[in-house]
Amino acid sequence: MFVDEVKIEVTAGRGGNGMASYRREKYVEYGGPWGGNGGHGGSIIFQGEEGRQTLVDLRYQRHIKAKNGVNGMSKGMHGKNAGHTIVMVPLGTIVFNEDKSLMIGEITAHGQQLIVAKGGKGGRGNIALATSRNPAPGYAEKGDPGESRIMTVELKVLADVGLLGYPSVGKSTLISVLSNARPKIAAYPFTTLQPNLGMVESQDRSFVLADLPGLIENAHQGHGLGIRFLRHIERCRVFVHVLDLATENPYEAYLNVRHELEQYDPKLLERPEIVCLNKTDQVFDDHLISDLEAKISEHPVVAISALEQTGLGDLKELIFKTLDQNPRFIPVIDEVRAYTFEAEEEPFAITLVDGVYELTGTALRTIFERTDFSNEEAIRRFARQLRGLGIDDALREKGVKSGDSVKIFDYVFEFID
Ligand SMILES: Nc1nc2c(ncn2[C@@H]2O[C@H](COP(=O)(O)OP(=O)(O)OP(=O)(O)O)[C@@H](O)[C@H]2O)c(=O)[nH]1
Ligand SMILES: [Mg+2]
Repeated sequence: MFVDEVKIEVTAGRGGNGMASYRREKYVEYGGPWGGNGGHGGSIIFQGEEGRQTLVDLRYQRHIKAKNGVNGMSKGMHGKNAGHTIVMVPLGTIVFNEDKSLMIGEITAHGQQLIVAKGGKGGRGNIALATSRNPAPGYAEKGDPGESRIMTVELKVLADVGLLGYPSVGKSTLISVLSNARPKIAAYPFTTLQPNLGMVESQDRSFVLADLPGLIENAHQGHGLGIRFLRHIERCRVFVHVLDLATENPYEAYLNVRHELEQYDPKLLERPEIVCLNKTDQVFDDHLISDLEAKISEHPVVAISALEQTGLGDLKELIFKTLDQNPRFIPVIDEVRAYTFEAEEEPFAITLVDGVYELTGTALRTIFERTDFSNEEAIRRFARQLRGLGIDDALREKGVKSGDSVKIFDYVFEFID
């Protein structure tokens, strides 16, 4: 499994502002409210797409912004909703908050959608705000801001095929001749410390091959690179078990590696496995290969030389065939999921800082954002809404007096009882 990680900022679109206007007709002096609603802001949606391999596209757009909703208009016309911004991502994409303390969601299926930043609601125009007590309001709501956040996006690429075997049997050499991967190759054990992935292509077919650190006895107890490596192999659909023909007892190595798999999880022994006898260029006894083929009768066996690049065509064919017989299950779903990042906050909260009453909270934020503070009537409505939320009473309980300062986000008001 190979991990790609990108940090990006997403800002959903703002809702359009509602319109405050009046109907004006000939001979009708005062025709009632006539302002339409603002359209909703666009959301930013991640969508899973089979066949995509990396997050590289996200690296080139560090800040993704969605469109704003259109403002409401006169004659009762509503502003248009903004379209959503759809970002295609590979399957296996995981979205976290910035410091990765919270997982937002995971894309595992083709077509699956995840809303990562929700567009703001459009503000209501004065037609929608009219009530029997105030049939012609002289104000409208502003649109809500779109959600905005920095998030860390991670991709876990799952390999189709994993290379198993003792250290130094030639796993990295093999991936280097089969794929575009260029891992370190050397004649000492544990040259490979991290899994390397390579894409193996043949005409119109391809698979992802993982070169993994060598496995030794008691790996399942943490010897060598042990357990970390076994966790990676678990996810591969097919194993290619590499044996070194130039060593004294390749069959014993085969059994030992199988034993380690079994100790980790007996189910791994049932995974389709191809045995690859490597370093045929070092074999001077014809019986060695046929002996091994006879002993390992439960699996297909291919003899190759990674160094001299012989037998590779047969090996590739066999891998493709085995993959075809064990297709990957790619779920396809048609689903949109909305995630809320922050834990639910209080509707409002009051803190007294240096004699100033500071108000915060989600419900308060919403009505605050919707208010057009350049409009007297809108401000009066805001004051009524504060009362409706119980904020006046709560302030009095805290000991507020007429003339005290009350701070609501970036505005400071004078409290008048
Ligand atoms: N003669 C011969 N040598 C080979 C062949 N394949 C690999 N080697 C050599 O074997 C040594 C180990 O090769 P690697 O590919 O690093 O082995 P590995 O399995 O990745 O080893 P670890 O990463 O340590 O687990 C290197 O010196 C290679 O050149 C082969 O087909 N023939
Ligand atoms: Mg290696």
